[in-house]
Amino acid sequence: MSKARYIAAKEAWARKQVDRGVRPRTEASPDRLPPGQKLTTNFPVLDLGIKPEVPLEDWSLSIKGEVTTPLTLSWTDLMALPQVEDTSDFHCVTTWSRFDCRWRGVAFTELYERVQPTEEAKFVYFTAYDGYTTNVPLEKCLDDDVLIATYFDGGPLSREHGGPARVIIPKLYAWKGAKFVREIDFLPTDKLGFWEVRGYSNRADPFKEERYA
Ligand SMILES: Nc1nc2c(c(=O)[nH]1)N[C@H]1C(S)=C(S)[C@@H](COP(=O)(O)O)O[C@H]1N2
Ligand SMILES: [Mo]
Repeated sequence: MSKARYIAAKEAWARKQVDRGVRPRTEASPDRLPPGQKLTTNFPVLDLGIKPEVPLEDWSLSIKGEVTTPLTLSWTDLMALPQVEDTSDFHCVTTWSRFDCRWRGVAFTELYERVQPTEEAKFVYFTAYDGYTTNVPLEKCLDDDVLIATYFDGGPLSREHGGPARVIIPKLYAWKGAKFVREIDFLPTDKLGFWEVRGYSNRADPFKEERYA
Protein backbone atom coordinates (compact mmCIF):
# COMPACT_ATOMS: atom_id res chain seq x y z
CA MET A 1 0.00 0.00 0.00
CA SER A 2 1.36 3.43 -0.92
CA LYS A 3 1.98 5.95 1.80
CA ALA A 4 -0.84 8.20 0.57
CA ARG A 5 -3.33 5.33 0.53
CA TYR A 6 -2.18 4.24 3.95
CA ILE A 7 -2.73 7.74 5.35
CA ALA A 8 -6.16 7.98 3.67
CA ALA A 9 -7.15 4.65 5.16
CA LYS A 10 -6.01 5.77 8.58
CA GLU A 11 -7.98 8.99 8.24
CA ALA A 12 -11.12 7.11 7.22
CA TRP A 13 -10.65 4.84 10.21
CA ALA A 14 -10.27 7.81 12.53
CA ARG A 15 -13.46 9.38 11.14
CA LYS A 16 -15.35 6.17 11.76
CA GLN A 17 -14.17 6.16 15.36
CA VAL A 18 -15.56 9.65 15.82
CA ASP A 19 -18.84 8.73 14.12
CA ARG A 20 -19.31 5.95 16.61
CA GLY A 21 -19.36 8.56 19.31
CA VAL A 22 -17.50 8.99 22.53
CA ARG A 23 -16.80 5.78 24.34
CA PRO A 24 -18.44 5.53 27.73
CA ARG A 25 -15.99 6.46 30.48
CA THR A 26 -16.83 3.25 32.35
CA GLU A 27 -14.94 1.20 29.75
CA ALA A 28 -11.70 -0.14 31.14
CA SER A 29 -8.77 1.63 29.60
CA PRO A 30 -5.12 0.92 30.25
CA ASP A 31 -4.64 4.59 31.10
CA ARG A 32 -7.45 4.88 33.55
CA LEU A 33 -7.66 1.51 35.26
CA PRO A 34 -4.62 1.05 37.50
CA PRO A 35 -2.58 -2.15 37.03
CA GLY A 36 -4.02 -5.22 38.71
CA GLN A 37 -7.47 -3.66 39.15
CA LYS A 38 -10.82 -4.90 37.83
CA LEU A 39 -13.61 -2.52 36.99
CA THR A 40 -16.88 -2.86 38.88
CA THR A 41 -20.09 -0.91 38.44
CA ASN A 42 -21.55 -1.72 41.84
CA PHE A 43 -20.15 -0.26 45.03
CA PRO A 44 -18.86 -2.85 47.52
CA VAL A 45 -18.78 -1.93 51.21
CA LEU A 46 -15.50 -2.38 53.07
CA ASP A 47 -14.86 -1.46 56.67
CA LEU A 48 -14.15 -2.93 60.10
CA GLY A 49 -17.73 -4.13 60.37
CA ILE A 50 -18.79 -1.38 62.74
CA LYS A 51 -20.96 1.25 61.14
CA PRO A 52 -21.30 3.87 63.86
CA GLU A 53 -24.61 5.64 64.00
CA VAL A 54 -23.91 9.30 64.64
CA PRO A 55 -27.00 11.53 64.77
CA LEU A 56 -26.28 14.78 62.95
CA GLU A 57 -26.94 16.83 66.11
CA ASP A 58 -24.17 14.90 67.90
CA TRP A 59 -21.80 14.84 64.94
CA SER A 60 -18.69 16.98 64.91
CA LEU A 61 -15.39 17.15 63.07
CA SER A 62 -12.37 18.50 64.93
CA ILE A 63 -9.32 19.77 63.17
CA LYS A 64 -6.28 20.12 65.39
CA GLY A 65 -2.56 19.61 65.82
CA GLU A 66 -0.02 21.81 64.08
CA VAL A 67 -2.54 24.52 63.21
CA THR A 68 -2.91 28.19 64.10
CA THR A 69 -6.67 28.03 64.62
CA PRO A 70 -8.02 24.64 65.77
CA LEU A 71 -11.61 24.13 64.74
CA THR A 72 -14.51 21.93 65.74
CA LEU A 73 -17.27 21.93 63.18
CA SER A 74 -20.85 20.92 63.90
CA TRP A 75 -22.90 19.48 61.06
CA THR A 76 -24.47 22.92 60.55
CA ASP A 77 -21.01 24.51 60.44
CA LEU A 78 -19.85 22.00 57.83
CA MET A 79 -22.92 22.59 55.68
CA ALA A 80 -22.39 26.36 55.89
CA LEU A 81 -18.96 26.06 54.26
CA PRO A 82 -18.64 26.29 50.46
CA GLN A 83 -19.63 22.95 48.92
CA VAL A 84 -17.99 21.51 45.84
CA GLU A 85 -18.69 18.61 43.53
CA ASP A 86 -16.14 16.31 42.03
CA THR A 87 -16.38 13.12 40.00
CA SER A 88 -13.50 10.74 40.56
CA ASP A 89 -12.45 7.11 40.36
CA PHE A 90 -12.27 4.87 43.41
CA HIS A 91 -9.60 2.20 43.69
CA CYS A 92 -9.71 -0.40 46.45
CA VAL A 93 -6.54 -2.33 47.25
CA THR A 94 -8.56 -5.57 47.12
CA THR A 95 -8.44 -5.02 43.31
CA TRP A 96 -11.77 -3.43 42.45
CA SER A 97 -12.15 0.02 40.96
CA ARG A 98 -15.27 2.06 40.40
CA PHE A 99 -15.23 4.88 37.87
CA ASP A 100 -17.12 8.18 38.00
CA CYS A 101 -18.08 8.42 41.65
CA ARG A 102 -19.96 11.68 42.01
CA TRP A 103 -19.01 13.26 45.34
CA ARG A 104 -20.12 16.47 46.93
CA GLY A 105 -18.76 18.03 50.07
CA VAL A 106 -16.20 20.43 51.47
CA ALA A 107 -12.76 20.61 49.89
CA PHE A 108 -9.89 19.66 52.16
CA THR A 109 -8.17 22.89 51.10
CA GLU A 110 -11.16 24.82 52.45
CA LEU A 111 -10.51 23.39 55.93
CA TYR A 112 -6.77 23.83 55.45
CA GLU A 113 -7.21 27.56 54.82
CA ARG A 114 -9.42 27.95 57.87
CA VAL A 115 -7.15 26.26 60.40
CA GLN A 116 -3.91 27.60 58.89
CA PRO A 117 -1.44 24.78 59.52
CA THR A 118 1.94 25.86 60.83
CA GLU A 119 5.25 25.33 59.05
CA GLU A 120 5.65 22.16 61.14
CA ALA A 121 2.61 20.41 59.65
CA LYS A 122 3.78 17.70 57.26
CA PHE A 123 1.36 14.79 57.74
CA VAL A 124 -2.34 14.34 58.28
CA TYR A 125 -3.80 11.69 60.58
CA PHE A 126 -7.50 10.94 60.22
CA THR A 127 -9.59 9.32 62.96
CA ALA A 128 -13.08 7.95 62.41
CA TYR A 129 -16.10 7.21 64.61
CA ASP A 130 -15.49 3.46 64.27
CA GLY A 131 -11.96 3.81 65.63
CA TYR A 132 -10.37 3.54 62.18
CA THR A 133 -7.34 5.69 61.49
CA THR A 134 -5.23 6.43 58.43
CA ASN A 135 -2.32 8.72 57.64
CA VAL A 136 -1.45 10.72 54.54
CA PRO A 137 1.35 13.17 53.70
CA LEU A 138 -0.08 16.70 53.81
CA GLU A 139 0.87 17.46 50.20
CA LYS A 140 -1.34 14.55 49.00
CA CYS A 141 -4.32 16.13 50.74
CA LEU A 142 -4.00 19.44 48.93
CA ASP A 143 -5.25 18.35 45.49
CA ASP A 144 -8.60 19.89 44.62
CA ASP A 145 -10.25 16.44 44.39
CA VAL A 146 -9.69 15.70 48.09
CA LEU A 147 -13.00 16.15 49.86
CA ILE A 148 -14.87 15.68 53.09
CA ALA A 149 -17.77 14.11 51.21
CA THR A 150 -21.33 14.18 52.46
CA TYR A 151 -23.17 13.41 49.22
CA PHE A 152 -22.69 10.58 46.77
CA ASP A 153 -24.34 10.29 43.36
CA GLY A 154 -26.86 13.00 44.16
CA GLY A 155 -28.03 11.78 47.56
CA PRO A 156 -26.81 12.04 51.16
CA LEU A 157 -23.89 9.68 51.76
CA SER A 158 -25.26 6.43 53.20
CA ARG A 159 -23.99 5.13 56.51
CA GLU A 160 -22.58 1.99 54.87
CA HIS A 161 -20.37 4.15 52.66
CA GLY A 162 -19.19 6.30 55.55
CA GLY A 163 -21.95 8.82 56.18
CA PRO A 164 -22.53 11.34 57.45
CA ALA A 165 -19.08 12.40 56.21
CA ARG A 166 -16.07 10.60 54.78
CA VAL A 167 -12.74 11.54 53.30
CA ILE A 168 -12.10 10.98 49.61
CA ILE A 169 -8.53 11.02 48.25
CA PRO A 170 -9.03 9.74 44.69
CA LYS A 171 -5.36 9.51 43.72
CA LEU A 172 -4.63 7.02 46.53
CA TYR A 173 -6.08 3.59 47.33
CA ALA A 174 -9.40 3.96 49.10
CA TRP A 175 -8.19 2.83 52.53
CA LYS A 176 -6.57 6.29 52.80
CA GLY A 177 -10.04 7.85 52.91
CA ALA A 178 -11.63 7.54 56.35
CA LYS A 179 -15.34 6.82 56.39
CA PHE A 180 -17.27 8.26 59.38
CA VAL A 181 -14.51 10.86 59.81
CA ARG A 182 -14.33 12.47 63.27
CA GLU A 183 -10.95 14.15 63.56
CA ILE A 184 -8.20 15.56 61.36
CA ASP A 185 -4.85 15.96 63.08
CA PHE A 186 -1.98 17.85 61.43
CA LEU A 187 1.31 16.28 62.52
CA PRO A 188 4.99 17.23 62.23
CA THR A 189 6.04 13.57 61.92
CA ASP A 190 4.33 10.59 60.34
CA LYS A 191 2.21 8.22 62.42
CA LEU A 192 0.89 5.00 60.87
CA GLY A 193 -2.83 4.33 60.74
CA PHE A 194 -4.88 1.14 61.14
CA TRP A 195 -3.88 -0.64 57.94
CA GLU A 196 -0.48 0.99 57.69
CA VAL A 197 0.65 -0.66 60.95
CA ARG A 198 -0.64 -3.94 59.52
CA GLY A 199 1.66 -3.84 56.52
CA TYR A 200 -0.23 -1.79 53.95
CA SER A 201 1.90 0.58 51.92
CA ASN A 202 2.45 4.00 53.40
CA ARG A 203 2.29 5.55 49.92
CA ALA A 204 -0.72 3.82 48.36
CA ASP A 205 -0.47 5.06 44.76
CA PRO A 206 -2.70 2.68 42.74
CA PHE A 207 -0.88 3.43 39.48
CA LYS A 208 2.37 2.28 41.08
CA GLU A 209 0.60 -0.68 42.73
CA GLU A 210 1.83 0.41 46.14
CA ARG A 211 -0.38 -2.08 47.96
CA TYR A 212 1.73 -3.53 50.73
CA ALA A 213 4.90 -2.27 52.33
N1 LIG B 1 -13.81 4.55 59.16
C1 LIG B 1 -13.38 3.66 58.26
N2 LIG B 1 -13.00 4.12 57.06
C2 LIG B 1 -12.57 3.27 56.11
C3 LIG B 1 -12.48 1.89 56.36
C4 LIG B 1 -12.88 1.43 57.66
O1 LIG B 1 -12.81 0.24 58.00
N3 LIG B 1 -13.33 2.35 58.57
N4 LIG B 1 -12.02 1.04 55.38
C5 LIG B 1 -11.27 1.62 54.27
C6 LIG B 1 -11.15 0.73 53.13
S1 LIG B 1 -10.05 -0.55 53.32
C7 LIG B 1 -11.81 0.94 51.94
S2 LIG B 1 -11.51 0.00 50.58
C8 LIG B 1 -12.84 1.99 51.83
C9 LIG B 1 -14.14 1.34 51.40
O2 LIG B 1 -15.13 2.30 51.21
P1 LIG B 1 -16.60 1.78 50.81
O3 LIG B 1 -17.07 0.87 51.93
O4 LIG B 1 -17.43 2.99 50.67
O5 LIG B 1 -16.45 1.01 49.52
O6 LIG B 1 -13.03 2.70 53.05
C10 LIG B 1 -11.86 2.94 53.78
N5 LIG B 1 -12.20 3.78 54.90
MO1 LIG C 1 -9.80 -1.47 51.13
